[in-house]
Amino acid sequence: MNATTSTNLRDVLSNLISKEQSRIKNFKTQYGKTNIGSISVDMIYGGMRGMKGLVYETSVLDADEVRIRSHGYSIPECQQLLPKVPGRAEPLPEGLFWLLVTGQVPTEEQVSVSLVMHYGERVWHSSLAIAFVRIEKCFFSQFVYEDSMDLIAKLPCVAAKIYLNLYREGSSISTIDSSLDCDATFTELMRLYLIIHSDHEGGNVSAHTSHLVGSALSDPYLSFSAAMNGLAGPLHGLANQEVLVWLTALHKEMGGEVSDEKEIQPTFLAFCLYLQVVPGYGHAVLRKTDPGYTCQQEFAFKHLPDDPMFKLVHQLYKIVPNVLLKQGKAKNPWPNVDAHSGVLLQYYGMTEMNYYTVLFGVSRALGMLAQLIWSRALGFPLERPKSMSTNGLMTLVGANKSG
Ligand code: CMX
Repeated sequence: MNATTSTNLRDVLSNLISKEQSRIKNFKTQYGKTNIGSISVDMIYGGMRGMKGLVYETSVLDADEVRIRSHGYSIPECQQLLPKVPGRAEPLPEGLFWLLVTGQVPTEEQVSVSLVMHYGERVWHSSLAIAFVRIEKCFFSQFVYEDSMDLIAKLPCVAAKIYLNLYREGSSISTIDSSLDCDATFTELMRLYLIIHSDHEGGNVSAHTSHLVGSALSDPYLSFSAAMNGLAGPLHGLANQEVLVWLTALHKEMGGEVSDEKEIQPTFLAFCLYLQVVPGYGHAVLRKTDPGYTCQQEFAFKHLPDDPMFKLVHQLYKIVPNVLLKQGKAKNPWPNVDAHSGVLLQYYGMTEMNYYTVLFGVSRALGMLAQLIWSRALGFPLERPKSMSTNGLMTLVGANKSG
């Protein structure tokens, strides 16, 4: 996609959308009947792993190259290229959203003029939850754009209200006191956090849910709410909370001491008997350490190298993969993004673990809504895969039904 200097995201998008519509039309005309790969019975029973069945433009995971690429840019490249607050290291999440939705690295002006103005107009100091924020105008792509921008702008307030309801007895903030702002390094962490959790291609539970629900022409508020229910599962977003629970228990079990890996190993192995899965390890697509883990590790080395919980996370990185490899079940024994985030949040005082999935959701909105804008703009159809019964499958492959 060609870069443009306009700072109006809506104009940039309208231009891109019409070009992309005709590019895809030509592609379908030429290659519409071309077969791609094959599907096995194991893939059908195995949660559709590896089946290519979705078009999702915002990012792609490369399992072997260990890259999450947002329109071709890896996390380190995004950290380097996207606009930043002067003097700060981590890029602005607003810039990542521009990249996700346009495929172009924005200028500083595009981020500050277009997005900040857009959000500023829309930030809404209200306590209504996401599902109530929706309005009845779901059919047209410009409304999906408007509603998505509206939702992204309001989500920080919705998330803040959830926090106040859960942990501050439902109080509200009438005046903003900037002297109570979080530590500047925590703000940096939040920028990093919002970027690395935003998008992980389309097949993961939350992204796929928003894609599926959106394909019924449900509006962005409904699609996002549905996705959040999936993100709250322990095999998905809730894993960051689960990680912290067992890390804390492990730390306690070791008498609060962080020893070297040889000393941790027996206690960890004893814990494994109780853990069905080691949270924060493994991945359905990646086959090496998640780059989202690596950049959090780099952040920790820079800002909290002596934190006992970080040391524990780091020691476990040397132990867990070998244990999982020996066990021989997990296809990927390496840590994912959730293995690290809880310890960083806790270090800066965000100890309320039940809240972590809410933060994850604020970030994931950037990727899911960027895709939803495109799915509607390109007129993607209702998602409706064909299901089969076991008997039907057996007949199809010529198996003996009596076993
Ligand atoms: N600890 C122990 N066993 C694990 C494991 C882990 N961390 N990861 C996978 N396995 C096991 C699976 O349970 C499965 O066992 P069975 O054959 O007995 O059912 C086997 O290894 C094969 O699984 P897989 O193909 O490697 O992994 P899946 O694609 O089925 O699942 C995931 C991927 C992430 C759900 C899984 O690795 C897991 O449960 N990890 C722990 C939870 C977690 O960290 N989730 C967060 C992922 C990132 C995110 O979405 O936020």
